Amino acid sequence: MTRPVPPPTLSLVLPTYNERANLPPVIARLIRCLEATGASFEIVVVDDDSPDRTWELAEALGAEDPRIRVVRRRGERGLATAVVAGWRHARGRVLGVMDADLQYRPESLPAMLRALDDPGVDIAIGSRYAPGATVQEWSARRWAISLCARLLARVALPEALGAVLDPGAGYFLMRRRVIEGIELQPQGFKILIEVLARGRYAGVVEVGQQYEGRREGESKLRGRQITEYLSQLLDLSRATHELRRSVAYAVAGGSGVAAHLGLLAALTEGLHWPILAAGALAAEVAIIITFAWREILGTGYAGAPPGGAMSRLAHWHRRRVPGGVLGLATLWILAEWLGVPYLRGAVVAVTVNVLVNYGGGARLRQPRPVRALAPLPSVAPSSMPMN
Ligand SMILES: Nc1nc2c(ncn2[C@@H]2O[C@H](COP(=O)(O)OP(=O)(O)OP(=O)(O)O)[C@@H](O)[C@H]2O)c(=O)[nH]1
Ligand SMILES: [Mg+2]
Repeated sequence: MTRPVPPPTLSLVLPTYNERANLPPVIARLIRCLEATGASFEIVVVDDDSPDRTWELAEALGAEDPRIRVVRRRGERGLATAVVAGWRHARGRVLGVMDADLQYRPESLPAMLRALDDPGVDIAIGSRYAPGATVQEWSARRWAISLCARLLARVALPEALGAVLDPGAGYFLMRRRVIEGIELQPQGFKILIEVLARGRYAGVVEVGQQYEGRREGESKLRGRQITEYLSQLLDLSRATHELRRSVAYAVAGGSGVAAHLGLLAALTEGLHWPILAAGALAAEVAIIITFAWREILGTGYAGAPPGGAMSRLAHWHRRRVPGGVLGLATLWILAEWLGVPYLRGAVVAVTVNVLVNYGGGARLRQPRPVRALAPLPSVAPSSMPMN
């Protein structure tokens, strides 16, 4: 009689498409370093019926080692959906994914597991941008794609991704409960973004990686994945209501700037007020209009004190004063000392005002905190996270 096999601690999904040359070394290296940790594990290879028959090779490896399981999907393609399909088959208390192309070093897995020893940490990201991380052999174009992708992620999902350095990582571990009972709607290449936007978690850490160039096989990143990425960000931004708030903030901020410039023009041109007085009144009106819009749209702002509207208005003023004073000083220096036309000076002054306010901590939204870890020594045995 065969006894039921207890669920392993870790289930690591390896998504593959034409990775025949990479699969045996990546699995051998994973097994070597996972065995050294003493943790039980399974490796779930999810292959989309690769023309180079990666699935066949995976099945042969699985026949020799029951810890290797294979999901062969026919008539379906897509990295993110493949990863979720793998997690559906996974039995571990910790779920993870790693690109199978050996760009991430399997030897960093014990350090990633150790990051989850901290009960406050639910997700450990193998990060290409955390302190100590290195990225090899990227062309200027690949760097530019990555930078734009990260900036867009911050704009679309400032709360979920605002503090994450590498939301596009193809390598992360999480406790099963992060996605248990949650309906993921994976699309495109970036499953981590989906998990961070929809998942249920407290602490996130990023563990710096030595990200290497591809030695075998070729990249599957194409223009289509970039369009899918944009649509994924938009969908998630809508689903998490971050889009509605972004638009509301744009309305509030935009009307503040318009009122500031319009009133300044009217007071100086029409009523011939001195520039300092006009600038001060315009800044004050802009502060009140922005505040009023936020109250009307119900968006509030990060760090708003409890209590009524008047205490929020007083607090809002205190936060806005440094930006307002610096903006006014800029306007005065430009217009009065340097002879710059006042409206041009006002545009520079308002920009200074907005930058100081934003950079000075008067954040629109508070991103969920993320800790960054430099790479840890990677082979010492780990005591495993148990939930
Ligand atoms: N199952 C499955 N796996 C895929 C698919 N597309 C890519 N993969 C795998 O996902 C991993 C990452 O794919 P890559 O093409 O290296 O993409 P990338 O790492 O984001 O891009 P590069 O930086 O250009 O390498 C690799 O293991 C691929 O084999 C797919 O459609 N289905
Ligand atoms: Mg790759």
